[in-house]
Amino acid sequence: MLPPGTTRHPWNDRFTWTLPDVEPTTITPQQRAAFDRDGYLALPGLLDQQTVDALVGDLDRLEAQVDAFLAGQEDGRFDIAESGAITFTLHAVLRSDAARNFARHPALVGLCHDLVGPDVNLYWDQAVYKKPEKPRRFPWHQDTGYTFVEPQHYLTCWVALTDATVDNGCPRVLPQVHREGTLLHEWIDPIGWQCIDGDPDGAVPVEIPAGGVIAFSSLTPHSTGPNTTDGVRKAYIVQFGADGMLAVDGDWEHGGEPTGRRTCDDPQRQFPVLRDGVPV
Ligand SMILES: O=C(O)CCC(=O)C(=O)O
Repeated sequence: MLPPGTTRHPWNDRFTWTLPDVEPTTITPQQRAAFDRDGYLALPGLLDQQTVDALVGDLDRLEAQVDAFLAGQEDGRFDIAESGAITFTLHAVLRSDAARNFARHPALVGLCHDLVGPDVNLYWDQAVYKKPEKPRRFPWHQDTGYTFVEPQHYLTCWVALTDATVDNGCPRVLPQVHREGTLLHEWIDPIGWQCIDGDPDGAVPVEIPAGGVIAFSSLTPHSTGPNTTDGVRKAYIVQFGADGMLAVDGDWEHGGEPTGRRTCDDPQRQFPVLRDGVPV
């Protein structure tokens, strides 16, 4: 059911939610059924400390460069990022061995098999650090709301690098809405695309300790609250799409039809992780 006050994205017609027809290898049938129903799964303790430490080491270094860049911008801001509030360190796989190895971590590739299918590419990766100096919410959105893709579902793995709590801005998800496909989003300057205004009934905060992963569909509405603690909340977001997924271009905001479609297979940062069900 559509949440009150929302409508579908104009290119979201004839959508049917489906998961791949595979026997799960990494999650249980019950967990897969929960993902199918709710659009998300919390997986505490999925990663060992060594994996987390390697990622944090590299991502901290890359994030410091991003933060220094932001600090040199007018108002410390660039697009939706702001020094002291929230930083986005894009495509760490291009500059970090730990990130590149992580994209092929057996646990993640197993999730890809169970929740995307037998042929999967890395689609996007970014570290998101929420800083305590300027507490700020991240609005309710679907990841497919940022770039419309076909098929509309891909998998987002929100990896907790520090404990994520309500107080420091853990994700909140809205279950079951993924089944409607992509919703219409509105640009909220300067914080990002938004599909739901205010806090919807049924929203679930998902606290997760460092080393845990929240796996959700790119169609699952989610938001994060302000970080009101003294520490930085660190997450690494890794997204995986079915091989052949296309990014759709066009001015949907003004009633336009799709004008073009782009493949999502840049060999440097959108590489294969699974082919015919076998890790690459
Ligand atoms: O980690 C966060 O605070 C929000 C990030 C997010 O939802 C996203 O990048 O899509």
